[in-house]
Amino acid sequence: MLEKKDITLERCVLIGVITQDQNEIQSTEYLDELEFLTYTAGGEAVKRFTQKMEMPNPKTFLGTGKMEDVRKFIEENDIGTAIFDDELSASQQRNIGEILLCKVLDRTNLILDIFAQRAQTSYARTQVELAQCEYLLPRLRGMWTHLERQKGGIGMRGPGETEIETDRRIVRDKITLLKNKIKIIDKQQAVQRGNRGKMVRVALVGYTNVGKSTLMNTVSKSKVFAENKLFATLDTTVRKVVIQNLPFLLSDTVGFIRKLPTQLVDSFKSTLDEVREADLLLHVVDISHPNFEDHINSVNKILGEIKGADKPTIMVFNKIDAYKAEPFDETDLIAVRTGVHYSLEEWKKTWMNKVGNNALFISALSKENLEDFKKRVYNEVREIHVTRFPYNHFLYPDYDYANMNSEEE
Ligand SMILES: Nc1nc2c(ncn2[C@@H]2O[C@H](COP(=O)(O)OP(=O)(O)OP(=O)(O)O)[C@@H](O)[C@H]2O)c(=O)[nH]1
Ligand SMILES: [Mg+2]
Repeated sequence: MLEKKDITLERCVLIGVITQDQNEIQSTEYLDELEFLTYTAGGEAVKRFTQKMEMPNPKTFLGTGKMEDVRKFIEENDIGTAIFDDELSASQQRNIGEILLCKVLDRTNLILDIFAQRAQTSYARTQVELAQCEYLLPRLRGMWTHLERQKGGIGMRGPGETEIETDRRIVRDKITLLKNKIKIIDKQQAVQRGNRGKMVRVALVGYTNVGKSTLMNTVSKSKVFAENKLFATLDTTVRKVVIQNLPFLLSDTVGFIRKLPTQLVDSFKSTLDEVREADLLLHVVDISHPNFEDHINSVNKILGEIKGADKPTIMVFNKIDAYKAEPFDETDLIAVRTGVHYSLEEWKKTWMNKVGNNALFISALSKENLEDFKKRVYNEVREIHVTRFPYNHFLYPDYDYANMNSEEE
């Protein structure tokens, strides 16, 4: 499934819990995603550990017995890193590190790390660094309160405190510095965006790895980096696209993910301005992914956070070439037929019922149904355009009419 290359991958174990709000199936799905994240970050998931529990242990996350299993496995199999699917507190991270004697990371760490590896431009690097500092700051404090509680105040002040205080000051200064740097670049970018005139702006949004960049490349004949790893794109690329004779701006930007660290959403606010200021969103979905409906919900949630939820949106269901329904046994009277058994036709009907004409089913890779895509986008962009410039109405006829004329030429 994953493209394994000949590079040495860090050997990791993955750890998740099964709780009341996270059943076994969900937990497996989350760990699948964590495995993909691990691979993207340069790691290999050697084994998974899960534990059923009411709530995670406040000190060590897992229970003592399970922790011992993990420790033994790590010792016997030369594992360098333990990755937890949920966010660990500073003290949990420390306690676990002391038991397992290896690097201890959580999902947020992992996502931040991938972003740091992938940031190409100085702008993206600055934003990631800011997110990392924001992640670190409360954890420095967490470490200190933890020590204070455990060992008492006396004797812990003096050098210990100064060290942490100094660390915190350094991190805080760094945050101010980075924020100022971002502010300057923001101003330049706002000017750039202003210079783009009144062209209609369309933004590709969606979960990571759904094919946004591939679609961008297909429709704009550009070369945006696309690959089967998470977060291939961190910077926003804007291209002028012309369908028939109607020009508009199409932007491709960072993908979303479930439990996207808030620090990242915050520091990537400016990158996401492209989405916030767009006239039309194309919400790209990977319909071949078994959890695509979950992904849609995560994306809508983040769009809500960045105030992009009420924009005109077309749902673009991509990768129809790769969609496969699971077989359903009609003779099994106990089995319940669910979405995973739907045919593509059934999905089409379901979504047409939900969003009417605003659902499209395409393959950006094998270029299926792109004509339909062009038509829908053309009509929508035209609608926005003529509302903005009523006197331009005659310039952009109906898509079919425009198409007919251009075919005659
Ligand atoms: N089978 C199939 N694969 C596709 C299709 N579109 C994209 N892909 C593949 O999906 C993977 C991810 O594509 P990208 O275009 O990088 O996805 P993205 O949404 O830009 O991802 P991020 O930038 O990481 O958020 C690549 O391996 C593509 O080749 C499609 O229509 N069908
Ligand atoms: Mg991309």
